[in-house]
Amino acid sequence: MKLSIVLSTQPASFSALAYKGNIEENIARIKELGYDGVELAVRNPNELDVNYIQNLTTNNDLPVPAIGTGQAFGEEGLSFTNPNPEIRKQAIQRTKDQIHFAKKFDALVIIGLLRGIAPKEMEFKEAENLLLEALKECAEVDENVKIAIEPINRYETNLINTVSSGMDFLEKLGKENVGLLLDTFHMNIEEPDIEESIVLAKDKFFHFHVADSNRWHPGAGHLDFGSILNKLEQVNYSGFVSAEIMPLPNSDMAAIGNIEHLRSLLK
Ligand code: LER
Ligand code: MN
Repeated sequence: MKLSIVLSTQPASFSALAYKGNIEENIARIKELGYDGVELAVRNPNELDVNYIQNLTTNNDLPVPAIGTGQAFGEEGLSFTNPNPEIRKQAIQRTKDQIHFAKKFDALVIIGLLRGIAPKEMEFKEAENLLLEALKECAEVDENVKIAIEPINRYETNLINTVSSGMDFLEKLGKENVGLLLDTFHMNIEEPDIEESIVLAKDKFFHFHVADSNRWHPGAGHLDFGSILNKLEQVNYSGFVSAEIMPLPNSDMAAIGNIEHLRSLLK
């Protein structure tokens, strides 16, 4: 099973990012620790030197499975469901920029909090329609670039909290290049049974985030990663298992704790 870890390419307040800061040093470190890939968290790709980052990932022989986009919400408040149409337009444009950026790495684009939080005055149906329209437009930019919607726990958003609501949404959207991203941190809060939800989504998830119950590295909380990895193998998941974890007690110890725990279970 291929293991990756999330690295932030730009300053971010989001805490579950093991590596922030110097990209060159962090990419070299991730390679040195034995990872097979690196997931990039990007606020705005137009502010990055793509060739520079591409050289770093290629020279370190680290494929990029996915581009995280949530910082555009976290830092700038962009979202597909903001009541202000101008902000919604900017969120769609940002996603299109992320799609062009992701294509250069053959990576998928994650839609986490960029979907937004439906405001109290907005009916669920109205928010869902905004989301459907936005994602349809983004999915049509390039059918060869995959988009993965992440069910996120209720404390962060009120839109698509569970795997089954994610599956219903995909059904309504009807776009082959749009699937799900499953994240064990959110699943631990929302799913009745993590392994059963992996089976439910087996033909529809493109990417997989791991963090333990406390969002520390796997092995530092109470989730059963032996059983989770076993289920991923059973459903023939061939993508990356990507650590979206807090840099605790520090970045390297988190990254080492993750890889050691998961590799010991894969033997
Ligand atoms: C992003 O992948 C994620 O899991 C969310 O918690 C972001 O807020
Ligand atoms: Mn996640």
